[in-house]
Amino acid sequence: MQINKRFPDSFLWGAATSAYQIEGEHLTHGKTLSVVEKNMNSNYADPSVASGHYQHWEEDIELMRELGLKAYRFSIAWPRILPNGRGEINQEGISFYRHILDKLKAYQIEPIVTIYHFDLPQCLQEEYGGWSSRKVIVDFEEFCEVLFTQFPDVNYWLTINEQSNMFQLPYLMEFAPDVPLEKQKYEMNHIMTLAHAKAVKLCREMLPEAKIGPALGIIPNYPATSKPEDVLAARHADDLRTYLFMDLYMKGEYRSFVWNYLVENGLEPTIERGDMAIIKSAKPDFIGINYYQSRVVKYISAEAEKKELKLNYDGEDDDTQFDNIPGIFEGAANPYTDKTRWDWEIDPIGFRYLLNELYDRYHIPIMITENGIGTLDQVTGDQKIHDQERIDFLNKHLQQLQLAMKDGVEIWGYMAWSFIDLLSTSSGFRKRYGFVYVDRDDHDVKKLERIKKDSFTWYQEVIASNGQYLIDR
Ligand code: BGP
Repeated sequence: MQINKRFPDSFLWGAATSAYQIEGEHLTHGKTLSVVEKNMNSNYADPSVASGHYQHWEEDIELMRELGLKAYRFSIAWPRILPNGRGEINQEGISFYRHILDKLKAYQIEPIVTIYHFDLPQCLQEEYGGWSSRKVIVDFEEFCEVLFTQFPDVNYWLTINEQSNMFQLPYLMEFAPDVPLEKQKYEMNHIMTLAHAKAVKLCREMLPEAKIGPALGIIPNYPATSKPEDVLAARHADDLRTYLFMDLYMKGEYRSFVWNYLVENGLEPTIERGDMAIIKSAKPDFIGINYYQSRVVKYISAEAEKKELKLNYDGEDDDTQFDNIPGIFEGAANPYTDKTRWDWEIDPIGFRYLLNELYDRYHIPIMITENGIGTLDQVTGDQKIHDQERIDFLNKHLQQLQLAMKDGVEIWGYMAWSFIDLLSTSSGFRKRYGFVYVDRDDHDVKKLERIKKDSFTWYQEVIASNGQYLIDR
């Protein structure tokens, strides 16, 4: 593939993880339960051991150094720092992350720290309903203040991971049984946006040199046909699933199509005096994008039955059920793309398309905060993991990312998901994402031995050549 534009020398070649997915020790060393840990799929591994990073963190950072990472994205678990959600600080939690940051700095690996990766302290859920109450904004701000005070040397912060996914993935949030679900989601979304804005403002005050932004999971929508109804359905799906959040973060506004839809359906959130001014005043420095796939949508009549997204959890049967919004859109499979075992559409060109789309609309630097493929990796007789599927996936996506940069999109870095095998939020240890294999499965934690996969060597070459290796292949 002929691509001329080189990656800038400052490009942050990285990889990502999140706390509850790798650390383990989820109810020990002063940490308490989080909402996402409580709601984890019980058919798979629980978060008590995960990848054993709480014990193996030094070995893991040695591997990051060997890989040549320029940046590492990880999250700090709120219930490890503030076991009661607020108030008393768990010093052991502070030291754990302090040591990680110090070792990363020693190896010149830039830390990119996610403040909130789905792990609301369960005690706050029980006390006042978590994200359904404005009380959470004050507690979240307190958590941010602790982080900014304790870790002032972090240059890049991510406020909230995948705010958009609370609309899709039921296990990330808890909802009250007696309030209509959709109504709750939009209320929570508004409250979460306010919390994000407060974090941005606090960061500006306390750490004026640091950069801060959200990390949004985005699935661009394509029309199933050129039928005008389907084209409009794709636009509306993008409005409701992507631009609702992007416009709030970037412009401090509800876009008119979305707001009218909410009002017509009695779903509009409570907006208090001053809310929109706070949101508008907190423009991020950059946007983090988690990209895994694109989606096809078509128009569906208002009389159709409402459907929620049902994931293929086991990677065995083709049993994904796409969600819909009657009268607006319904999801469908794309006949032109390959799929992962878990039915996720593999679409590298969609990545370039999305990056162009976002940059044209918002003119803001982008950091890829997640991109990767879940596979069933096996250790072969030679004690190796030949994960060619991952290499192909990442190579193609990085080539498209490079083309997007050539198109003019400003991209600061690329955090592959994930650095090491970890607990997949939907499918436990069966579904692996890492460059480093962790020898355990869902039902036996074994010795948690780390083994470098073929993709480790491939990424090492990519980083060492500052991307030239992608072009030469
Ligand atoms: C994103 C999350 C990650 C990770 C990834 C893969 O939504 O931010 O935490 O889990 O998706 O998803 P899964 O593990 O469900 O395959």
